[in-house]
Amino acid sequence: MTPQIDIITGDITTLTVDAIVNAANSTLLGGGGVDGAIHRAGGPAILEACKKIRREQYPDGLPTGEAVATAAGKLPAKWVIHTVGPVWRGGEMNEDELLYNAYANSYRTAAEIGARSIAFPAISTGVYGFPKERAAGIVGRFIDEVAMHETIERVVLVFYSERDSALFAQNR
Ligand code: AR6
Repeated sequence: MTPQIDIITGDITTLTVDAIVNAANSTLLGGGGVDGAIHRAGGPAILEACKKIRREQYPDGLPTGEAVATAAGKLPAKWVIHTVGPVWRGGEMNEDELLYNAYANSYRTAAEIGARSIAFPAISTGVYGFPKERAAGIVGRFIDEVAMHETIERVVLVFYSERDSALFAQNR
């Protein structure tokens, strides 16, 4: 079954879906942007869970393109899937594939824990500087190729501004 795809403008921390994806960094210890918003809204339980993952699974940090799940603390979602998108370095450093992996591995992780709905922010397109038009093409490909796991019924792509939503629609 192909999932329903919704494109919305807003704050990902407010969404009532099973899993929201965090555009984290490899430390998993928080940061700015959507990462900061998720930790602020979800409270300390998320950071505690991230520290445990660092200790037990990824002492050197989560590699770019990989994903891990934690509880979601006070958020309406049940889980946060933390992934690390690539830092944009001009496009010749495997950035496209790493961005694709961040989406696909987050999706797979959510499916494995039984999530039926998942919301993604525009990974790497803030602090990490990935061009938004180019990211749109990669997210479009991910949606077409990967997002058809039977346990996930709804995929939400969340953009922080109307302009970013429109850019995605034009470039996917
Ligand atoms: N809801 C939805 N989208 C948001 C929100 C929100 N609450 N806040 C920001 N965005 P960024 P990155 C959008 O910088 O580029 C952090 O410090 C924003 O407009 O959050 O992957 C991490 O710790 C942009 O389009 O993530 C890392 O160090 C998109 O989310 C680093 O930033 C992603 O912007 C990761 O950088």
